[in-house]
Amino acid sequence: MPRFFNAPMHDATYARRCSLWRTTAALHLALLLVLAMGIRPCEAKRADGRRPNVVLMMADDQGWGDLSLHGNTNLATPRIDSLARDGAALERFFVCPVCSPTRAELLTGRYYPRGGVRGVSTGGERLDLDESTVAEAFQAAGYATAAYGKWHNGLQYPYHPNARGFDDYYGFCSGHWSHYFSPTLDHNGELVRGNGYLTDDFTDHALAFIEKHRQRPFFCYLPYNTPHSPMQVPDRFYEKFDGAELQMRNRDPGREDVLHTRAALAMVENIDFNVGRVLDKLDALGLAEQTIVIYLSDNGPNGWRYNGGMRGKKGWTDEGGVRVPCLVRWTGHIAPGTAIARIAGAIDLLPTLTDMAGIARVGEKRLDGQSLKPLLLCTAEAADWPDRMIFSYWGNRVSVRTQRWRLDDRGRLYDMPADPGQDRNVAGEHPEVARRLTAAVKQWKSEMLSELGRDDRPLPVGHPDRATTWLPARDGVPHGEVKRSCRHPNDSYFTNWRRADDRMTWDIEVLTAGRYEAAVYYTCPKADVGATVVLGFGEAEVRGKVAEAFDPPLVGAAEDRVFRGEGYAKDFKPLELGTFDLPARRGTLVLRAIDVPGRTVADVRYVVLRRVP
Ligand SMILES: [Ca+2]
Repeated sequence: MPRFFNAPMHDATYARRCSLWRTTAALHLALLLVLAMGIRPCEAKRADGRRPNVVLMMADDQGWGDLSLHGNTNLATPRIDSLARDGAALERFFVCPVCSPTRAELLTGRYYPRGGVRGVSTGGERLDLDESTVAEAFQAAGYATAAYGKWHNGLQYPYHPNARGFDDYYGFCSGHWSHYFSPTLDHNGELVRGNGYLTDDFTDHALAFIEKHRQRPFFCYLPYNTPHSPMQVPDRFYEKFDGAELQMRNRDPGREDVLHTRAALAMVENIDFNVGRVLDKLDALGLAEQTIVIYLSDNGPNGWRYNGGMRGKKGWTDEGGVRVPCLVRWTGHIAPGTAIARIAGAIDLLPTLTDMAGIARVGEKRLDGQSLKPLLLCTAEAADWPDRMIFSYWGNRVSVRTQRWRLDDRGRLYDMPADPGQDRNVAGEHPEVARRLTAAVKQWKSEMLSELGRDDRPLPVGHPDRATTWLPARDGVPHGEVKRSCRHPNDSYFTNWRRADDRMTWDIEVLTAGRYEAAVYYTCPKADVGATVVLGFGEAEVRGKVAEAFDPPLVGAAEDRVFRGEGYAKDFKPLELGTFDLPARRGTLVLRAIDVPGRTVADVRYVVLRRVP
């Protein structure tokens, strides 16, 4: 067992360190006060009245064990590790087993079923429109706000990040993207071409945003897309791992795919490089002391690899699926090397960040999380921190964690400090604890799932604040011979469209009645050109002929380090269909063909509807 695994700092040690920090900090503060001739700084605002900036970075599918900070000698992550050295490590930090739920909890401070999130694709990933986000709170407080990366909580406005508190957005809204080198991306609702490797590209945008807004408070959310598949990473990061022998292995090494692990670790080293670029930028601009920097991951590792001996991986409600690193640096406020053993989770980020910045939250719905500011800043309340329960839920499985216990989704009880790998069920020895936690799970489930019900949310089209609406294949339904290019809808396109009675449909709600331009993003080989496609919504209809061949190659295979489970990407070209008048109502948008001279009609990636002023 690596020594890092089961060595949370004891509360007494923590209290001593806090106390030492307070004494040192008090001396510094006294000096500052004298120098400032009576200006009283406070926690949330600097003497110049400026509130702290926030940079919130989150990896995708990186496990707790994927950092050198946590004893993994397979890789080196000095820049991420530095956040723990220079700030605080939340050593028992819990997120959801998969991507979109964690993002929803981070954004809202509430368990994700409350926000209507029930899946990772085909619209189930969307965060309900009556939820308020942490970005809306910062935006309302006058912050410049931005998100660069994988959003995964809804695409069509007002599910889009631009409607959820982010002034600027650049990235992809789906849960999976098929290609990580200069793919097409979403920039404030328009389709653009990316520039280079995605995490580098997202970081470039963050650096430009930070630089642009250095004179005012900013909130920058960087939900990176790696080491989530496809396992693509630039050579300069992969070279070190190519053929490397891995010293640190999964607790069950026979399950490990070493090629996959090597690629994942190289991707994490690339994240470390990018975290370093962000930290260097803050230093260069003199913003280190007025910026709260957070780094975490969104779920357990996406493969069997070293994870401190914990049970499970991504998708599991066990410790290995939901425990991730969470490091918080706020120079001059959080004592260097603060190790927090208290359990905490993604639900705590909204209350913590608004509390530390001294701003009000937006919305009045009940929060499930609580502010961790007392733990981070070692205030008096930290000494008397009550125990709590943190629930993990996915695929109808629920597990609950307290400071000491985990009750797993099968009702088995584990004494986590004594048995961090969840190897020995002690429900029989602690029947009262098992009973109490079982009852808590039952109560939680009935409360949460009663809020979910059936998903009956249409895809909004033509919101007054957004002219263009993208309807990807992901959100549509294939009928007849039409198939998805991949069984996972995420970044798929429709293919095998052969017959006049084949259909693709989208369940939409037109929010603004009026005239709309329609286009279909298609590919078609030369031999098949000539079909006429028809897009209809009730009585309204537009049509166009696939008169021009466009048949670019699939991309991605050349960059893959390991065989992928999802499909490849290609470029698509718009076929303009003209304009039609749409009434404001819910209905089915239907794409079909009326004559098919070739073997197929076309492959389809998007239907796009643009409201004409
Ligand atoms: Ca993830």
